[in-house]
Amino acid sequence: MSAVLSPVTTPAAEVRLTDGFHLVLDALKLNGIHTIYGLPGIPITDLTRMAQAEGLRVISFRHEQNAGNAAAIAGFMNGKPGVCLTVSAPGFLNGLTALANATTNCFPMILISGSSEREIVDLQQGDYEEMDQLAIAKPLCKAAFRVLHADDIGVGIARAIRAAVSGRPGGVYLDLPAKLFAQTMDAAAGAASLIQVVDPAPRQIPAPDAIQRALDLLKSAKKPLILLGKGAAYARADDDIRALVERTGIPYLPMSMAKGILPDTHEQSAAAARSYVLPEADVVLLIGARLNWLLSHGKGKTWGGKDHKSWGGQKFIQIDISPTEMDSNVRIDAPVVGDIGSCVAALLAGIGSQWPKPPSEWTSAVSERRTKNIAKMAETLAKDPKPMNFHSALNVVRDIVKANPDAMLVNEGANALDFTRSIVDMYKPRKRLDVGTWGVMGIGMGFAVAAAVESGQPVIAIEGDSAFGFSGMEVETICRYNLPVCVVIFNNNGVYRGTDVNPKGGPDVAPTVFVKDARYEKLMEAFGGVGVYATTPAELRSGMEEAIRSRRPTLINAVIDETAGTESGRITSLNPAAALKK
Ligand code: OXT
Ligand code: ADP
Ligand code: MG
Repeated sequence: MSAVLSPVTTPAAEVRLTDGFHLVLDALKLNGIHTIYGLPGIPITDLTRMAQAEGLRVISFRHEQNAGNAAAIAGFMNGKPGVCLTVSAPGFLNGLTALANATTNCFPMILISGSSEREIVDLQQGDYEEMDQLAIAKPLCKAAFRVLHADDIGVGIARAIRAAVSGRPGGVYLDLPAKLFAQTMDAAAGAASLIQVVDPAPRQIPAPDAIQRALDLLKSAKKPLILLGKGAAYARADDDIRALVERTGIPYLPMSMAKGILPDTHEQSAAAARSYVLPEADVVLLIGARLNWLLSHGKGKTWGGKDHKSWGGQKFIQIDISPTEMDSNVRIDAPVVGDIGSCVAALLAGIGSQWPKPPSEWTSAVSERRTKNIAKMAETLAKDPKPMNFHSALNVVRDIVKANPDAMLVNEGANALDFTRSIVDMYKPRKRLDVGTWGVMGIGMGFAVAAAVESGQPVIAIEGDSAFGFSGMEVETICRYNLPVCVVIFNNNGVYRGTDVNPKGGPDVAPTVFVKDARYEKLMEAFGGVGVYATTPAELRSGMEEAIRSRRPTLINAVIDETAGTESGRITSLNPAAALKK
């Protein structure tokens, strides 16, 4: 397929020319990238205008971090890089947190930033928005490139796409100096210089002996466990993963963004028995999940070890596309390096139809624990305390998601995150988008915008009141594009809870406390969306139902008992406590 160029004709010579602006857009389109998340300004204002004129969708944000987060999650949802476009220095830096977060989470994304004049930047002569952006971006992403000549734009975009999606996906920085955009060249030569990337994320077939080693170890297990991470969701091997779980009969535990690869209501889900299965399992098959802090580094008390650093005795099989992930925290007895689709298919072929199910003592112990915990949870959810707490509010969200399994769920906060993760069941893959590997606040509205734009489905964003504040101004963006996003703010007057007091008793409130009873819903009303103030589960329910039905931008200010949360939510133990009490 050849690029559709928009020629610039010089009347004198009648030579068909193209320029840097058009070559960038043509290269993106040629590679199936039709949406740009960004924020205009020098030197990329015209690029955003021309993009729209050329039929790309340009989603313009109020802050680059949110545009970057949108691009990153679009990358996760689609398996191809999301693109964020920013201005130089400050705009670039604003986008950089999202780029680094994308890299940390293995989301494919390209941050394209305009930059100032190279000659002036390199001599540090104080150009407008001067900064050596390429050097600054390099340690924070998978790869960083700069294009100086229009005839290299095709190569630059191709390299950026390949770097973002091949192997372990991640963030890529592409530096486009201002001078590049106006450079002209012969249109036919320009078209010929573009590259349509062939097979950007090639399959990586696992070695047969690695598969055999993994199967042997799995077969020897008395208490096997499968752990699904967001890499498994990203890999889009949903049917084979389900077949692997069901044909082996092994209990599985989904990490947060892996919820829904199999429905959370699946009888083999061990999510409700997490603290039982981790220390008890003898062989653990990790599929697209790293043994990082979220899994207590594969050792310590969570895994049945004697103290916080001791090995719990488990053997690990790990499927990952990155060979150096193996042994990063504990020994991996059976590394399986390759793409998850190919690896799971190879395991399935080896498993055949006669695979022995795990001993019933193990599966029934897991299922007993699970049933008990679910019943306990059901009791808590049935309560109707006044004021509303996280549980009674999430009981509503849980029903709404169940009734709308195609809706996208965005989630951030501390308690607002942790309770949602364990209470709200997911039914389909890649529907739950959250703070991920860094536990970063601020992804909310960027993720919500991209979730709506990319999927066309209704989006429910469950936000702590602090978390929402990091990207709250984007409610204007949500209204401007009339996106079917229902933001629900769990408003407990602060970070974790609203009850801290200033120990000195002065006029300043405690650092974790906000304006009490803030009326967040009015923010949405200010831009023409629907605001709802909900103090009861019934009000929350009707607000959410109406938002989903109408598809109108809605913000529900759900007032939550300010005493209900705990410090840092479920990760209190990571919060250093002062050794000295004054
Ligand atoms: O087995 P046990 O008994 O243990 O029980 C578990 C499951 O078995 C059970 N469960 C179930 N029971 C019944 N039924 C079902 N269906 C079920 N499913 C599960 O429930 C429990 C819990 O299960 P879970 O969650 O699977 O298990 P566990 O042990 O919690 O898992 C461990 C982890 C580590 C995997 C998990 O906890 C996890 O994923 N945690 C992620 C935590 C995280 O990332 N938190 C966000 C960061 S906190 C902090 O950093 C914040 N900041 C600072 C800050 C940040 N982050 N970023 C930036 C840019 N600046 C500053 C800030 C400012 S949070 C924050 C704002 C907070 O205030 P908000 O107002 O926004 O929020 P509120 O707190 O609401 O006020
Ligand atoms: P979680 O936070 O859900 O535990 P992580 O982000 O820690 O998940 O781990 C995801 C892992 O998945 C990464 O190590 C990454 O290399 C891997 N991964 C991503 N995509 C693929 C793929 N297509 N095939 C194999 N591994 C993948
Ligand atoms: Mg809060």
